[in-house]
Amino acid sequence: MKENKQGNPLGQDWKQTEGHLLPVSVIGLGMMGSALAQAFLKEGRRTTVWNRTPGKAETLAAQGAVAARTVAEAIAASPLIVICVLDYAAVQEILEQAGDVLAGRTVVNLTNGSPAQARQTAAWAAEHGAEYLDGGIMAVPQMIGTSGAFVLYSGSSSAFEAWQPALEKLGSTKYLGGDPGLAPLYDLALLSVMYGMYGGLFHAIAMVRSVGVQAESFTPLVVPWLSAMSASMPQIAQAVDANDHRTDVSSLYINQTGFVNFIDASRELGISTELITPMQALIDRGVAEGHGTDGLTRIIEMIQHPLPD
Ligand code: FVH
Repeated sequence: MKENKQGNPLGQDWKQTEGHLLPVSVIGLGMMGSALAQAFLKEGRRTTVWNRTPGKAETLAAQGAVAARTVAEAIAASPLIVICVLDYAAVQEILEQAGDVLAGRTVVNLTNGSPAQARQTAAWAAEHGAEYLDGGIMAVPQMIGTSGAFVLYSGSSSAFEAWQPALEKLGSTKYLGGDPGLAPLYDLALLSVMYGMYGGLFHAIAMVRSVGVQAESFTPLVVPWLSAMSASMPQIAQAVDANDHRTDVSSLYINQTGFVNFIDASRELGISTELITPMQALIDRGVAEGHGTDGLTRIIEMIQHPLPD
């Protein structure tokens, strides 16, 4: 099965499909799945939908989708099956309802999960004759189909090549390689950056709010500060790849002192230090292990070699 850049059907079985675009089925119509289905509908692609709770499929049907009554019916309707549900247990439950109808189709699983879960699902799909791509959506539902969205993919390279024009409608595509575990690995790593950023922001806002400063008047200082700090990331990455943790910016010793002030001030302001004490513990351990003159990147080595429990 292959779809060219214009989306013309080239596969034998689908030559009689109405219009020029091969049909797609979207399984799971939560906030994200509904946005994915809407992006395909906007493209003018025949879109069959299924959701465990049928009401959500009816909403999409009112927008032009075909509501399937069963999972097997949804899978039978299209050569491309996009799944986006709560977790991999739900994915497995859904795929097991498909029966033999899965063979010859491509499953693109955009559910958030772990690399091991992605590899297991890929192996299961292969046993059932389906091509498999795992994906990580780096966007919120409102961004789907806009230039700000990108989606990571890994798994079958031929499936990615065949379906890339369709998948581009969801957000720009980034193919990471044949190991299906790569997309969830990068997805979770990028989420780690996001949670770190929000953790820092939330602690900061709690600090200023505790003296009556509105979050809205504080965040204009945060955005340029984060931009300035993120500009150093390529240089940091280069040094880390060279295992070079020396610094001409600020040592662990200096950060240790800064953290004492940070924690003391937070306590004086009456706010919890739960978000920041894990970082302090790592800085303290780095100094205790003799790395006080290194920069903060020494922490990467430390978490890659955790202390035994
Ligand atoms: N929303 C977001 O911003 C993020 C962006 C990045 C990717 N994530 C992941 O996308 C998956 C779905 O997230 P969602 O936001 O669509 O979540 P909900 O709106 O809560 O919808 C969940 C859907 O999953 C269905 N579901 C749950 N359990 C089962 C099951 N056992 N069998 C079949 N379907 C199941 C649920 O169905 P229902 O409750 O309506 O019947 C919804 O369709 C997720 O992995 C995010 O991490 C979103």
